[in-house]
Amino acid sequence: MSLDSQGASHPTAGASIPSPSHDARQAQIPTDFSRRGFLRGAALAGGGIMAATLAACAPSAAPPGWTYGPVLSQPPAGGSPAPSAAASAAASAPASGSPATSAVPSANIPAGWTQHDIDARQVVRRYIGNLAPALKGIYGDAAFAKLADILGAGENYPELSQKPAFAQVPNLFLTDAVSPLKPELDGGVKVFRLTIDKISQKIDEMKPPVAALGYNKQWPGPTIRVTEGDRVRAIFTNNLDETTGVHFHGVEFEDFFQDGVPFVTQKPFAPGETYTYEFTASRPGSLMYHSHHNATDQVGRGLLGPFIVDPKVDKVKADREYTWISNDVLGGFTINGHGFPATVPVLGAVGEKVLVRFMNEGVMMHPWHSHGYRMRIVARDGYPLGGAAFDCDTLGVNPGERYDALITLDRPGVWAFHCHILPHVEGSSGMFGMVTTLLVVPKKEHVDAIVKAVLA
Ligand SMILES: [Cu+2]
Repeated sequence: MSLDSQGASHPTAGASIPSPSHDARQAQIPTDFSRRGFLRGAALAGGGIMAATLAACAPSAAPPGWTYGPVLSQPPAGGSPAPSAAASAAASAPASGSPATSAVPSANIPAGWTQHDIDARQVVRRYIGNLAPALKGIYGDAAFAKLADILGAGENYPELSQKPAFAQVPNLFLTDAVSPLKPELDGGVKVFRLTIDKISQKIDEMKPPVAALGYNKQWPGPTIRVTEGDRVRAIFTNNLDETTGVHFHGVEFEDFFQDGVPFVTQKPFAPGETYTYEFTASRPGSLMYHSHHNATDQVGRGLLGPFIVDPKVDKVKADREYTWISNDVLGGFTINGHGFPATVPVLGAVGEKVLVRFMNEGVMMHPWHSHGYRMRIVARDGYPLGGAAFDCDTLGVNPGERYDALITLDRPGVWAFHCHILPHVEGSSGMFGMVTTLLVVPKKEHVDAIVKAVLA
């Protein structure tokens, strides 16, 4: 699996998370991991889908539309906010973002802060979860003291003993790591079987789930990964109560009837029907698969997934890989089917290279901005850029496009990594949507320890 930093010698069958079987016995696991209950929290169920078993459900009636800016009404010192201020805070919740309801009593609003500050801190607390106490053993005492102060860890808030939000919901990375989609072999053909299902998707661990669609009951669907030149047979069973069709995006089909466009190259397949696509993965790169039928609706509801074709030669060398599929319809502004704080950090160690495969399955462009690090863009739509590779810290990715970005890690830190269309990432209740972090730890062993704990 690709998060193993011995990665050069490992075929990367999954997207981005180290194999759970990776031996992390030598990892310098900070004692706080166990002491602070790192292994407690949401259990990660097997069977291909991570169940959000212990996710606290705090539904909020978020009205449509956004308003901007903090709630200005200040409670009297030591008092509660005026009812109108609380109502205003709720009314200004992002429609597609994080829950507006803050569980944090407003009585402790520091001087000069508003409820906005409390809520904005709260969402980061949920993102970091019980990684926060573990950071002491990773970044050292001085940096930890600063981080703890920033989060207000002295309040001993509940999230200090809960898993990070991303570990409380099903996630592509975790699923790929625990149960990668493996083909059957039929002669020389790699056979993948997938179902198309109605699912209930938690955009984050607190919001009520949305009625969505998924391949193999997940959004995004499992990573389908093959090698250039492989013969691929993909068999889809439609468990929906509507018709559909599946397109492998970026494949140069020799037989155009495999292209997956209903009423152009095939009839749609009906509820209960199974449909087979077969083709040769003749070109390598970061590709995708998605519905091509009623697609504004069906892709928007989650019928999308990564299709990665490894080249036979000249594979990009990276220690870890991340797939980053954006969407912006049913679930709001999402990365891999989740909004901040339930987005997985891009995790790596100093001295490593990470490869991020940006894929846009949404209906609008998103400029991804990396704090603290340049990105070396080495491929566009799966085609290597060669001498035209370029550096940037903000990369616009249009609908349907894919870019492969290499990031060389040389300094530790917790670096924001987000879309730079600001209403996609921040509202009156703090950050939401298309935000995560580039989490650079000093040593590979720290990555292993974190991943082991998250997957436990
Ligand atoms: Cu955006």
